[in-house]
Amino acid sequence: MGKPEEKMKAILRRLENSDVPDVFYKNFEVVEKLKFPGLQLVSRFFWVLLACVIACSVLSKLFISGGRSCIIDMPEDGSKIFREPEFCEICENVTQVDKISNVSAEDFNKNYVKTAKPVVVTDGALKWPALKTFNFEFFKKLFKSVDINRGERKNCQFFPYKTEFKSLREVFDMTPERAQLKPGEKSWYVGWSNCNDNAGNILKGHYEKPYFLSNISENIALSWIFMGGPGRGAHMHVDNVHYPSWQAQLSGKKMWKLAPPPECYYRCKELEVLVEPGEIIVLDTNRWYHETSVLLGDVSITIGAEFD
Ligand SMILES: O=C(O)CCC(=O)C(=O)O
Repeated sequence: MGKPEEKMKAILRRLENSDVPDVFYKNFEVVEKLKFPGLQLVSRFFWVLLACVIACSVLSKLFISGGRSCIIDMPEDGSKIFREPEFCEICENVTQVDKISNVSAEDFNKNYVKTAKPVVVTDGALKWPALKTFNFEFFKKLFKSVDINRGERKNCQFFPYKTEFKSLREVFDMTPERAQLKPGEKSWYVGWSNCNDNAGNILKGHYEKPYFLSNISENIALSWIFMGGPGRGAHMHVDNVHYPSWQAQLSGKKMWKLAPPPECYYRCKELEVLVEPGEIIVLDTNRWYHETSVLLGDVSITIGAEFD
């Protein structure tokens, strides 16, 4: 302890032995510090800890997913901070994304669901009416006809990615030239979850539960739609949703780049797969980092959902 503290302690001792009533000095901060130096540290530590806990929980709510289940779009590296470390069995020895067809629910479950191995089922959506019916105008008509107060409903999310759009309404107000990706028009790519029951029922008339998912596998009600022109789609991120997902490509072609979790970089490979109309990619987006880009050609339109 330095000299000033020694002197102060001596003054305090003399005050305590004097007739001066302690109300005159006992509430001075310096007296507290000298008498209970540990308490000061504990209380400072407590406040710092509390601030950290609050900051972490707010940040994880805001940023944990760059693709889904987050309140605002995540900075590119944000999701890496809060994720639990992964066992590398999911990606070890996986050197490519298999493209399969005509697969039974049993085999699919054993080889891909249980192992979390990414896969594309090439005949997954080949018979769906959505292959012919889904286009920009279809969604514009549908979402303009139902009363969507997007943003006010629970679980309703909109991802503008690199566009200036603030809502789905704004997307459907873009000019027909831009919607059709005419030369010279600004590119666009957006995603949203449908949480409107009326729209959901209409959408379900155009697609079905993928045939290779077992009967006990729930098709989680919320569907996700991603739509847009050539160029970058979703940036590299990992999700924080409950289950793995399927996503059916109904128009355009989309390249998926998959990366193992960083702790598995030395044991696992990055993978790439092109998904074409009629195909369904199945991926545990909570465990595999993923990024998408749309190839030159038609507007890319996909619909998907989680399953368990
Ligand atoms: O389809 C896309 O472009 C992005 C999909 C995605 O990020 C997701 O499903 O988490």
